[in-house]
This record gives sequence, structure tokens and C-alpha cells, in this order.
Amino acid sequence: MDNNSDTTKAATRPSCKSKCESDTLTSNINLSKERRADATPAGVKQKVINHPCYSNDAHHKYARMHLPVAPACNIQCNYCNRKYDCANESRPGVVSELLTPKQALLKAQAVAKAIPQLSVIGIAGPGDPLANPVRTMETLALIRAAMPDIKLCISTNGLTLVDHVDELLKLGVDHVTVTINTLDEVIAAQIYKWIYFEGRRYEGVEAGRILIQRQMEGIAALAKEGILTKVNSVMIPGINDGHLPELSRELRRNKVFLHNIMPLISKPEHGTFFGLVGQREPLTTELDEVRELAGGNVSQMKHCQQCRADAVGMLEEDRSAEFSIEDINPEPEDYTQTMAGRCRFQSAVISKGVSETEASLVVAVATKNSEQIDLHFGHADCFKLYLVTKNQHHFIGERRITRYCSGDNHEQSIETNETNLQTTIKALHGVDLVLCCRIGTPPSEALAQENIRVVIDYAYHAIDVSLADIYSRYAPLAHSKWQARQKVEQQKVEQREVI
Ligand code: CLF
Ligand code: SF4
Repeated sequence: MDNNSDTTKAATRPSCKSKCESDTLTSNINLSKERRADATPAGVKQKVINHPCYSNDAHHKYARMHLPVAPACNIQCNYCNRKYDCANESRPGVVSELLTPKQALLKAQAVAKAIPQLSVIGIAGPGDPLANPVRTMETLALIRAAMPDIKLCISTNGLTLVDHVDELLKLGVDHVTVTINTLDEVIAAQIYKWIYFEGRRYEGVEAGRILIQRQMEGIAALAKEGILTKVNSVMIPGINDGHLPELSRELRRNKVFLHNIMPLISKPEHGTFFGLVGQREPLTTELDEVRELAGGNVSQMKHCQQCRADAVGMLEEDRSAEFSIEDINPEPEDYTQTMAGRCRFQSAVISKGVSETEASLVVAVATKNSEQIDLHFGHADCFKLYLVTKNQHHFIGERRITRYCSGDNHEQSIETNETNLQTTIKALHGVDLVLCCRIGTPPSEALAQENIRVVIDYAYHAIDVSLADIYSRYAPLAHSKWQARQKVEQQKVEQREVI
């Protein structure tokens, strides 16, 4: 009996919070709010800066990948033939190779290794991701745990979105696209043949009413949580074209970040209802005109490629054929090396090559509001990464983790603490300095073992000001790291020459 109770005591230990109890600032942190996605202007800018769909500039520099894990759909759009991919984001008539969540992770890691520009992984079909919640959430969770530097994105028709917002937030999904073609149930009845909701099939105006209501509840919930929302609308001449500017006004009221008005594709050979009844596609001039009118309300995306549910690469290219699942090594590789290599590549892109020719530091910042160094190491579930050189600094990306310290008054097991710490240290691979408000002894020692320095001197200071100052203090470290990297590169060249 005694032994048992000793074991119970030994298996738990105070959370990081109680070890840091001398720091009164800790108690002011509202952890439930902290978990919300950052919606400050700096936070929003950082969310779009390397997302090829959300930023016109980013699509020349960064790549996306779709994981086709979601076969089923819960509605029937008249521009979709269910033999093919979801036409809400894909061109109709395209068939993608369906993957299991585990296959999806293997493929994602192979693509991340081969395409250093990869910044975002999305689920966009072949059906609706949220009509397949188990497969979709399992895939997102696997990617989130194994690939901390990747942004997660989904595209949905919105019917069950509101039921999944909490889970998406927990998984760190920062970007959600909802296809909303109309807010008018009579128009909706001409676009959707049926919906399947809570065990019943609905048609006509009733189906439209339920779908629109659920879509609007979904985007309101996303806005509340600070998840960046893009709305796709398929422009269907004579049906919803005149209504789209009014829709965009409503989207603005609901804090939608971007509106992507896509032209209907209705080739008879695709076998869609609209294709078979001869519904015409919009002319380019008509599309431009509607985008112009809608653009007064919400920024318009004009570079969409209506890509496949298994699209891979830069938006203008599709390299999906290079990554068939049969050709992918079934043994998972060491992702930390892939991540560090991608970090260097993306640093070079963002600094226009300066990081390749000068000494630099990769700095991970524990921040809640993206403007100040305002988190304890153990309370961060995301570190923002910056490249710092002698004269400049740039935001280069993020590393998402499960926070080391639970931050509440519940005891957390030693195993959970240590697992979280190990995965955090692994996620910070390639980082030179960590800036945070405070840190306990175990994580500090674990970081030191990985040759990562921790700096708490800038606690609660502005990130920009701190980064402008820090290079002069750590220039010798930057030089020694740079020389070490040069040496490794030189050795690689020599090895290649020998071969
Ligand atoms: Fe994919 Fe969509 Fe995310 Fe982009 S695509 S889920 S937001 S990562 Fe982009 Fe492709 Fe257009 Fe989509 S170009 S179809 S808008
Ligand atoms: Fe097709 Fe997508 Fe519409 Fe479902 S939501 S019917 S998969 S276009």
C-alpha cells in the first residue's frame, strides 16, 4: 500500500508553473486565451507571409502540398461529379490517389525533403475533409507531431465546420477555406442537389437554408478563435454572379481575410449536372468585373490554380506525379535534418541570399502576441523563428510544439513532462538562440546539451527591438556557427568529388 502511494507520488511532480512560483507574472497568464491563435496585426502578417495561397508575394517563393485522405462528402454540388475530386478547390475531372493518414505522413516527409520551399500542407479532398473527420484529424495530428515547421490548412464546404473548430485550433490549423457560393437559400437550391445532415437528407430551399446557416456559424467561430479564413465562391453565370458582391460585404462583416471567386468549370465531359445541362462558364471579363466589385469589401485572391486534392509544389506547377505512394520509402526518415535544411533554404530566400554569404543566427522567440517576448519557455506552444544578421532580421517561420509545462495547477506526470521537453528540443533543431521570459533548470540544461543558448534578458521587450540588439552580443557565436556550417558544406563537396 505504502509502496503504491510512493509510486504515485514519484510518478508526478509539480508542473513548471509551481517551480516558477517566484515569478508572479506567471499567474497572470490566461492559458485558455493564450491557446487561441494570435490575431494581432503582426500575428496575421506572419500567418500569411509564407502561405502561397493567402499572399500574392508568397506564391512565387513557397510551395503547398495537399494530402488526399478524405474520400466522402456530405453534400452534392451541381458542379461536382463525385467520381472525381472536390470541385470546391480542384478542377472538376481530376482524380487523386487516396491515402491513409500514415501514408499521408510518409508522403509529406518525402515531399518536405525534396521541395525545400514547402511551407503548408492542406487537406482539400477528394471529398470534404470534415465529412471524414477521423481520417482528417488523424492526418493533421500526425503531421503536427512530426513536422513542427509546417503550416496546416483545410478546405471545406462548411456543413460541419462549427463542430470541429476547437479541434482544428488545438491541432494548430491556422488557415481554413470555406466554400460559400451564396447567402440566399433560393439561389442555394439551384447550386446544391442535396445535403446530408444529422442523419437526414435535405433538398431544395431547406437544404440551402441549413447549409448557409452552418457555414455562417462556422466562419463566426473561426473568427472568434483568430483562425484566418478564406472563402471560395464558384461564380455561376445567371445563378449567383449578381449576388457575389453582396456576399463579399457579409464576409467582411464576418472578418473573412480573403475571398477567392473562382470560375465555374462545366465541361460536358466531366459529367457534372451543370456540364450536362449546358450551364455556361463565366467569361474572363465577367469574372474580372465581379472580382472588382467584391474587392471593395474583401481582398481578392486572383492567383488560385484550382489545384488537385493531391497537388504538390509551387502553385504554378504540379509535381504530384513524382510522389506516388509506391515510390516512397516506407521507413520514416529523420525529419530534424530535413527541417534544418529547409530552414536554411527558406532563410536564404527571405534574406535574398544574405544568410548564405554572412554569419547569421536563427533565433526562436517564445511569444503569445507576436510583438513581444512574453512567454515562459514552458508555456509556449509555438516558437516564432527569425533569421538575424548583422544589419537585418526576418521572420522565417514557426515551430509548433506541445507545451512543456501544463501551466495549470494540475500535476503533470514526469513522463508527459519529459516527452514534451524532448519533442520541444527536437523541434528546435537548427536554432541557435531561444528568447523567452523565463525558463526552468531542466529545459535550460537540455537546450545547452543541444548547443542552443537561452536568453531571458529581453523578457517583455518588443521582439523587433530585441532582435536589432542581439546580433552585436552574439556575433562570435554567429561566426563560429557559420564557420562550422562552411566546414560541413566543404566536406560534402569533397565527398562528392571523391565519388
Ligand atoms: Fe491548399 Fe487551399 Fe490551403 Fe491553399 S490550395 S487547402 S488554401 S494550401 Fe490555393 Fe490551390 Fe487555390 Fe486552394 S491555389 S485551389 S486556394
Ligand atoms: Fe463535390 Fe466538394 Fe461539393 Fe462535395 S463539397 S459535392 S466533393 S464539390
